[in-house]
Amino acid sequence: MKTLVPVLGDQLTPTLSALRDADPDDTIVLMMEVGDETTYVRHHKQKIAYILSAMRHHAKALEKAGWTVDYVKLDDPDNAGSFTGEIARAVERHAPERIVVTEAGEWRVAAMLESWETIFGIPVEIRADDRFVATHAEFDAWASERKQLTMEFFYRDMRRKTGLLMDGKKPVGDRWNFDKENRKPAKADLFMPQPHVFKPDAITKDVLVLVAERFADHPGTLDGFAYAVTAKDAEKQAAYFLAKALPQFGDYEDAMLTGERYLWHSILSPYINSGLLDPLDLCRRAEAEYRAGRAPLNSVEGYIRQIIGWREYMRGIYWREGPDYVTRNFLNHKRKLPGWYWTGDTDMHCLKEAIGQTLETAHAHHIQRLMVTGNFALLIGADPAEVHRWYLEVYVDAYEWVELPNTLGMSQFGDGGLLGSKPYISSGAYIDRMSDYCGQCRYDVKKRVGEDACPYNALYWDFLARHEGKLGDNQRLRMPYATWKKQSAQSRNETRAQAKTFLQSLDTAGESGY
Ligand code: FAD
Ligand code: DLZ
Ligand code: SF4
Repeated sequence: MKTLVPVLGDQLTPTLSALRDADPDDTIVLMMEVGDETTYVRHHKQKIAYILSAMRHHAKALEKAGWTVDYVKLDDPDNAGSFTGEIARAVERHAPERIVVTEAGEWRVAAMLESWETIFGIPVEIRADDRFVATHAEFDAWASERKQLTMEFFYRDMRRKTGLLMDGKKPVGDRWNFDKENRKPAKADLFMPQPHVFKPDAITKDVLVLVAERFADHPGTLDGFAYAVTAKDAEKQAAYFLAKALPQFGDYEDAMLTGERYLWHSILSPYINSGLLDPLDLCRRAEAEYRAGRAPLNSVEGYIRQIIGWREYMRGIYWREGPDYVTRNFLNHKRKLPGWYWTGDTDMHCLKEAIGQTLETAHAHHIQRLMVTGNFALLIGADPAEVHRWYLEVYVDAYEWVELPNTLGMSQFGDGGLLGSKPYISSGAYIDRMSDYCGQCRYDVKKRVGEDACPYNALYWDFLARHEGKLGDNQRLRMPYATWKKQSAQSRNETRAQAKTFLQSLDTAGESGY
């Protein structure tokens, strides 16, 4: 039966469920570069370049493997500009008897797939995306049995299901979680691993020209584009990570250093999320490093927890909470993000570093996203929907199913604690402990008030005071609230006045990027 198989930009996996039992002689694979996907938010230039180049390379790989690929480029003069518009043109061209597609990675696109059967009058089979460990039904079954959706318990189930780091029914090392050992600050080190730099080939060069012309007003720069765009090159980075960085990954997972963008992180998320690498395979290979004595348990367990724990859990939350999740705003935050989130032009050194490297590479590591840019946005009371849009735009690995729960849920407490039992907030002291940023900053991390006081400090206490009605009973915030209340009225007033002046300065400093 003549079948049309659309393959979306984050489905670049040869064994994709929609293709698995297809007959190459009777199948047209359709890949579509479309305006709507490149502009529904103003994606970072390198994110668009990465996705389009990876798509073009994947199309070539599929053709080499014997598939007939109908590939629509963004600058095709007849390009309809949307997935549904391109399906319409493909149905005209090929007259398929049915469409088979793997489920989409976000509600917006899922609704499009659902509409095709009615619009085109041919059967549309939407298959599960089995590149994940947990099915939607498994996550729902787990979640519906619980009041509190604690990631740790979900993670343990995923360990049992995959058998990763298990000795029979017991976790290897007799503990499920070695996170407490993974909080060391780092020092500059000449031998720190550096991810591969992949030089653009002819296909990538074409894409870079296209993106430079068409998306000049999008954030970020294309200079120094160094991402892998093929499964083979992504695998090169994976092998490098497992051999060179994994052993130290755990110890320095939360560390930050000026000028060191990658530390011992894997820099594999773009490849995993778009389908060039298989997350479970990476976990099995990480476990093999431990079993062979080449990587310690705290690193390997930490890495595996990020993938079969956090990554799977975020996906479960996204699909379980539904398309309205994006509108949640528990703390009723309304402030616009300052314009310098799009330029890095701030004298707060930690933010300058995190935003600067984001604009230059479309990447920042987890603790920068959570405790520098995310923490600051939360402390100033930024609108979580706007913060979500920023993260979705600027990171090369950002697809809504993973970005939204991380941003709106974990980072901005927009869901009121569904995903984390307390907001991820801190004063400057945490950033000082985990980085060398403060020593290079014009602000004094030890000060709470005064012209040179670290803004995070007054903002932190002001946040707690502002939200006492909603957060005052939170058991995990008992200590900071007790500390706040122990201070003299004068000290509290000074702190709040300092925060107020700072927030007013943000409001008058200039336009948000939106
Ligand atoms: P490593 O530090 O090497 O971690 C290993 C792997 O674990 C990653 O490749 C990733 O696949 C997975 N992982 C780690 N933490 C998480 C997490 N919290 N959620 C899901 N997977 C995780 N990750 C994305 O993939 N896409 C996003 O859009 C995204 N947005 C985020 C927004 C915020 C506000 C925060 C706090 C985190 C976000 N993350 C996101 C999670 C995390 O920051 C990135 O996965 C990580 O920085 C990617 O770099 P890496 O591959 O070097 O990761
Ligand atoms: C993010 C993105 C971009 C920038 N461009 C395309 C594109 O041109 N074609 C495509 O198939 N996908 C693209 N994507 C990814 C999609 O927006 C979307 O995130 C996924 O299809 C959801 O499963
Ligand atoms: Fe950031 Fe404050 Fe440290 Fe400056 S002093 S780097 S603003 S935490």
